[in-house]
Order: sequence, then structure tokens, then C-alpha cells
Amino acid sequence: MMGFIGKIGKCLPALLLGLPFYTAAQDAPRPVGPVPNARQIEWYKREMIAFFHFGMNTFTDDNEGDGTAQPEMFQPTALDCRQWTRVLKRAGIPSAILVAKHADGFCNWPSAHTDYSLKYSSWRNGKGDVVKEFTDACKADGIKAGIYLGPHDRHDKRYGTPQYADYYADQLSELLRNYGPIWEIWWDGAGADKLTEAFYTRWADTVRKLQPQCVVFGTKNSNKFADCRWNGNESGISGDPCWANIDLSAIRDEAQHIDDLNKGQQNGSAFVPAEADVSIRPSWFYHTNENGRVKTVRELWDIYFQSVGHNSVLLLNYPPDRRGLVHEIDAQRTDSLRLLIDGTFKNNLAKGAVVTSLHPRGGRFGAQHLLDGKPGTYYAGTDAHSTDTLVFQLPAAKTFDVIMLQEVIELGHRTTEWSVDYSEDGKSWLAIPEATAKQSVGYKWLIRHEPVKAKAVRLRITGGKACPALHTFGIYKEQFAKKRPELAKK
Ligand code: IPT
Repeated sequence: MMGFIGKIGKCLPALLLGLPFYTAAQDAPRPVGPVPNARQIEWYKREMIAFFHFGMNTFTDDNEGDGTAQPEMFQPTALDCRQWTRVLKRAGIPSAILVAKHADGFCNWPSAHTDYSLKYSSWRNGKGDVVKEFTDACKADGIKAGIYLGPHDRHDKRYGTPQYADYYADQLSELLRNYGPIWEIWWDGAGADKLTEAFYTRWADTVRKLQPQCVVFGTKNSNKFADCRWNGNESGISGDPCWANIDLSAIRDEAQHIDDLNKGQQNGSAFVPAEADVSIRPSWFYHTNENGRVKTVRELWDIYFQSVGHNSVLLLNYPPDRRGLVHEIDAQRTDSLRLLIDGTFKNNLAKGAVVTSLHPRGGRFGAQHLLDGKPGTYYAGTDAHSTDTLVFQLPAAKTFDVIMLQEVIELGHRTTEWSVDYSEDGKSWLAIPEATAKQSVGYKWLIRHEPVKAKAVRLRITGGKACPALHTFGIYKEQFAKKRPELAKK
């Protein structure tokens, strides 16, 4: 029990700010466990990031070049990075990461620190700079640019030596000084085992000095610097559950912890959420013979639910072709995906419901905030209870097949078990099997289920580390556009 002096102490900040005394009674819940930093919160809100694998491999029909292809082979015939960023605007993808150097070591910008770059190709008379064209296009279209600078390098003889640390640091400086704001740096773990923590300590220092807001995708020995982690596969599928919490040792010893990367660890000591990387085609780089194997809208929709809908950010790769353009088929698929996302989520069918909760915190944390769609408001329970029951009496019976739940991730993972049920008659409750005994919530959790028609919906928080703090609850009906055959539900 807090004594009188303690209470006064608690109210002092409010008094100093000139706020009414009683606000102390409805203080915000305290954070639980590891919490995100400002970079991670910004990153979560992007929800989707595009990846562009475009480099020497595009011209050699390879995915893992050995670093011997001649620079002269790099010959895009119609490179237009504005075409890429226009595709992203239509797809509603607010950020993009360009592969500046893949493991074949070929540099997509005229680096001063190597003779293996497009400077040594006759393309654009040796004056080409894909990083510049990409970052300029991003600026023009309001896309947040990021860079993949492959830690592994099959071309450079210095790879793995202290001289390589200098080489890579110099290239990082070029990229982070000369191309405006860079929002993410991607440290692929592939082939990078030789690189000890000392390499990354130095490189992370460069990143932090030059681009303080830049998110680090960290793997293996860069685990300590990771703002986000790999989700354990290249299929864009994060686990169920998927906690942002994880021990850094699981990221370091990746091979023994693929499942932990995929699901996180409920009581992991660090906050490092998953980024789900997947290509829209079978390969990361463009191959003409994969034009018939671009992921369908239904496949992308599945991925969306298991990445964005599993407390992760989706990193969706487009492989620009030899023209230097995103292929029409790929562009069309993400246009359609955006229609489906917006069509489905624009209409929260719980809007207008009367909401009650069993253990309300009171004050500005009322349950109606679950439906207001505002960024700054949320529902919180009282500190005495880590469980809760929220009932939504719908204004009219509604049919839905999608559920959304968002936690106030700034306050850490709190809820650890939850279920949603519904009522047809407003009296008795029926389970939704796909929404029963769920575990993590995090920034966003989405569930698809067999359609149900309900007069009331109930969210039961049956387990938690502290009182729930929930930002949004939503129910929706999937909106596959009927007129477009490629969107028809099979
Ligand atoms: C895998 C790396 O080992 C991992 O650290 C991460 O970078 C991941 O790639 C990104 O997709 S290697 C891959 C061949 C599974």
C-alpha cells in the first residue's frame, strides 16, 4: 500500500505541470519486460517494407554470383527507380531497402574503395549510381530508403580480415553520408560467420553516428545491435505466437534457434521484433523463367496475415528485371493486394458497439478507445488484474471473418493468452476455434476464420504479465473484389 507521502510524491509531477491532482489516480500502466526503442516503434508502423534485389546477378541470371563476373555485364537498358517507387506508392508500401552490394561483392554505386563497381562498366559511361537513383526516387515519392550492404563478400580478398573491417566501414560511411536519410541497414547473416562481434561493433558505431534513426536488421554476431531480427525463414511466415521478446543469444546462435527466431520467447530479455523477408518470386533476383511463378494475391494475402498479422514487419522483395524495372506482373499483384487490404480493413464492423469491460482502469483508458482508431488512445485494465473480459454489443448483427487486436507495444508484451467468442442471440457465447487460446499480441495480431454472424463479440484476456493495455480491437469481412478474376476466392 502506498502511504500518504508516496501518494503526494506520485502527484508531484502532475502538480508541477499544473495538471489536476486526480490524474494520478489513473496513471498509465507501467511497462512490462523489455520495451521498444523509438526506432522500433517507427519501424513497426511501416508494417510493410519493399526489398529490391538488383545487381550483377540480375545480368548473369544468378542468385549467388561468385564475384568474378565482369563489371561490363551490368547493363540495365531502361533503369527507372521512379517506376519502382510508384509501384510502392500504389501498393501502400512506405519504405524500401536496396541491395547495394550482394555477396558477389559488386557495388551498385561508384564506391571510392573498390574497383568492382558500376564505375567500371560502360553503362551510363561509367557515371551510373543506382543508390543515388534509388534514394532520389524515394525522396521524390516519400518512401523511406534503406540499404543492404552484404557483410559477406566473395570478391574482395580482404573478406574476414581486419582490412575488411576498414573497407566495409568506409563503404558504410559513403552510403550513410551521401544519400540522405537511411532508415534501415540490413546485415544478412548468410555466409557471415567469419565476422566476429568486433566487426559489427565498429560498423554499428558508424551507423549510430551517421544515421541515429536507422534501424538495424541484425543477425548472428551483430545480435547486440539488432533493432529487428530474422524470423527464421524466407517465406514471410512468422510464428504463432510471435513475441518481440527474445534472448540475444538465440539471434547469435541462429542455427540452434530457428524456432525461437520464428516465435520469439515469451520471457526473452531483449526486445527485438521479427522482420519477415520473402520474395514475390521464387528467387531474390530476376529470372525471366519465373514470370509465371509470381506469388498470387491469395498467397500474398496469406503471407500478410502471417507477417504483419503476426506482430512482424513484412519485407517483400521485388526483383527488378534487366530493363531495371519492376515487372508488370509483380506490380499488378501488389496493386491488388493493396485493394484487398484497404477494402477489408477500412470498415471495422465493431464501430458503434457499446463496449464494457470487467476490470476497467478508468479515466482516459476507457474501453471505447478500442474502436476509435486514434493513434494516441487506448484501453487499459486495472493494475490488480492481468485478465479481463471485454464485451462489444454490436449495433446490428454483423458477419465477419477477420479479427484484429493491437497491444500498446510501447508498454511491452503484457497479454499472454486471449480468445474471442461471439453471440448470435446476445445471450449465449460460441467459440471461434481459430481465435481460441491465442498467446502473443504485440503491435498487431490478425486472425482469419470461418465467417460468423454475431450480435455481440467478446474478447477474453485469460493470461497476462500485467493489466492489459490494448490499442485496437476490430472485426472485418474479407473483401475480395468480385469483378477481378485474379482476386476471386478459390
Ligand atoms: C539466412 C541467414 O543465416 C540469416 O542470418 C538471415 O540473414 C537470413 O538469411 C535472411 O533471409 S541464410 C538463408 C539462406 C536462409
